[in-house]
Amino acid sequence: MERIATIDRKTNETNIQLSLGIDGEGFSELETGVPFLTHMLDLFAKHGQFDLKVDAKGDIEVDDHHTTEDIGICLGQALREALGDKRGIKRYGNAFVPMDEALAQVVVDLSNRPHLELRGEFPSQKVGTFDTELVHEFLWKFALEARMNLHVVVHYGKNTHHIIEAIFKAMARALDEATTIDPRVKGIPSSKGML
Ligand SMILES: [Mn+2]
Repeated sequence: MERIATIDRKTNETNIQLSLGIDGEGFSELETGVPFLTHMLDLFAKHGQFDLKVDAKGDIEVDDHHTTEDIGICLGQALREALGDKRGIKRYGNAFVPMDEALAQVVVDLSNRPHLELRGEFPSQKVGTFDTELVHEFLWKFALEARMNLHVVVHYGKNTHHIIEAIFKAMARALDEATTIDPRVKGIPSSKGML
């Protein structure tokens, strides 16, 4: 079964079509209207070996909040749907990624128990025109809709662009690991029998 999902979501604030292929080649085609988020999603696809298409039109004349949040929602829904019943997956993933002086770690459990733990500070309130507080918004909605336990730890770093980039790359690598089919895993990797 191909692990691909497409989400079509329209509200008064945003109109988003997003498709995610878990077993991809790092290909992305992104129109978000939020340049820094586009940059992060591009490297998320690349370093997770995911194929990701996003066509989002949002009320960016207000600010980037709704568009960023709603792309997080759609990405989470797509991940959850593409994973299906999670048969044979590794379930857990852990990755450290350095970006120059910054070091981020992401640990993920595709547990069906949504949680975000974000430990880290962003020295700047903005990267370009992007409000860095939206990183939390994006990650939380992504974790919530994917129904995963997402722990993000920024060990250190000075440059906010580097810190956020390290987070997205580490998240990509941790999710690549967690979504990998392990031939040794028979059935659904939970003692409960479901995830
Ligand atoms: Mn960069």
